[in-house]
Amino acid sequence: MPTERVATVVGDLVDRVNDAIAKHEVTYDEYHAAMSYLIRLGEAGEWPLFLDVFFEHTVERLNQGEGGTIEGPYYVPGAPWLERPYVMPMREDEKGDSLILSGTVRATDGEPIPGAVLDMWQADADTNYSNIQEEPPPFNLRGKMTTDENGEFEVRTIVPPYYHLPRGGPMEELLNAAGWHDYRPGHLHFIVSADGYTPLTTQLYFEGDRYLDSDVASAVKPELILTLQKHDSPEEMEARGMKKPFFTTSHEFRLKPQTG
Ligand code: MBD
Ligand code: FE
Repeated sequence: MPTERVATVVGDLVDRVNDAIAKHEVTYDEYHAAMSYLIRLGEAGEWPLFLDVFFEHTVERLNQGEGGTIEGPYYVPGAPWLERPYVMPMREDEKGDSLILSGTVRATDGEPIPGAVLDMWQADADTNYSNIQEEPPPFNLRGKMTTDENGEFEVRTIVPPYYHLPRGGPMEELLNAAGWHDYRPGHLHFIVSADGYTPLTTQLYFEGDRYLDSDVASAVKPELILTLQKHDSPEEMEARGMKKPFFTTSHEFRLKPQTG
């Protein structure tokens, strides 16, 4: 990065931290507690969690804007390519309500994009991410799929219930110390990409979730909230080959043509 840019941004950051220290008359005890905290945060490997929860939303709004939101700390490359009909990799007894998500990937001008790639990941019903937490098998609820010739896709998964950040480490300690909750609304993560377009990183949420208005990661946007339709009649279940009631919903992703 150019020296001047580093000096400008880091200089402003240092000034602002010093302003806060002065404004709140921070004591030596507090200064040393903060130092020890930041060291422990690093030792626990929670810097990505801390930064994505508190700051990524601002970077995202500046660089991506409408239709996108933050990636968060738990994307893992190398998810398996799924085959039609798409079903997210899951355990035989995977907890949670079945969800059929359908949708279209379009260019900003409305043209559908065939062959667009959706790289999708989510937590399980107990808020565990595969390849991050111990419990789920590798790449559980992580998968890649493409849109068909009409730019459309459909995938079966589970509705992720509202979510809390991993507990037992420095991040939880800080939120507790400040009296803040550690919840996010339930969400599905995506990176959507296609040749000639800027990749879109986003998440989808669900109407009625109790944490839509107080996401600890400040990453909810109104255009990302889905409405679930419940299907519980024997006819609907039969038609879809589902043994239990299930939900459906849909979403349109919009990709910006790459410039230059
Ligand atoms: C998550 O699952 C997440 O999506 C974000 C943004 C932060 C922490 C955990
Ligand atoms: Fe997440």
